[in-house]
Amino acid sequence: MIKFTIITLFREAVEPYLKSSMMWKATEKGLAEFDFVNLRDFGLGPHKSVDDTPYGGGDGMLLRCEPVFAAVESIKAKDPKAKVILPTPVGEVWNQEKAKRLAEGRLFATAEPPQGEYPQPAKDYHYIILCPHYEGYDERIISIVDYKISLGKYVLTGGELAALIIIDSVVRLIPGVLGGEQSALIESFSDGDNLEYPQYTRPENFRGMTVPEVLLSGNHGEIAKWRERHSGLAK
Ligand code: 6GU
Repeated sequence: MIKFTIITLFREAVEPYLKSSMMWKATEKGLAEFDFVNLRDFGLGPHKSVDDTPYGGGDGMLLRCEPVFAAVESIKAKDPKAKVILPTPVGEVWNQEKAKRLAEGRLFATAEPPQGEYPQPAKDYHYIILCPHYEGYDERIISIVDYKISLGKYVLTGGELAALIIIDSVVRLIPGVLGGEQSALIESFSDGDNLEYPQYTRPENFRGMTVPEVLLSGNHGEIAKWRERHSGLAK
């Protein structure tokens, strides 16, 4: 079971996606669990404030430390092993290899696992995704973050979309989520991924655009070679 607890002010922006399609099926099959913590619940004063202006001046508001620390501590009180992920444009850029490592619970491990001891996809992993909003966050928040993740060189208004992308890319790698055999070895499941080469379905000829001959040949050896030649995620 992989669990994500999402700390956000905008649960309504995140939850519908996790209640749809493959993410929902993953929860129905007991392979993933999604939980929400409302940062507002830990806000300060009568207005439950969670942000303030930056020292030194400048535009906008920053998430302040107290509500964020309290929210994370409330989760860690129940599960001290949970790891904290912060989506931020200054994080390490996310990629398929990192998604795989997170799915295997070893994004945070320094050493490679000994040969033969992995996969252990059934193990329990709990990730807390702390979604910043507003112009940014107080830098001291970094002290409770295990991993900063960026989606690329552009800026989003908050961490919610990033959280969904991180979750989606990880959960689809959990054996059983995409409908493959439960027993799929974790190291090989992305090799079995059939999304990395061009694919076609009926009709054979659509407005003059035809399906490559080899795919109609029934020659599985040639088909495998063709797919190999045409495969690869965009670099
Ligand atoms: Cl993870 N967050 C925000 N706010 N902007 C981003 C990003 C993350 N990755 C790229 N741009």
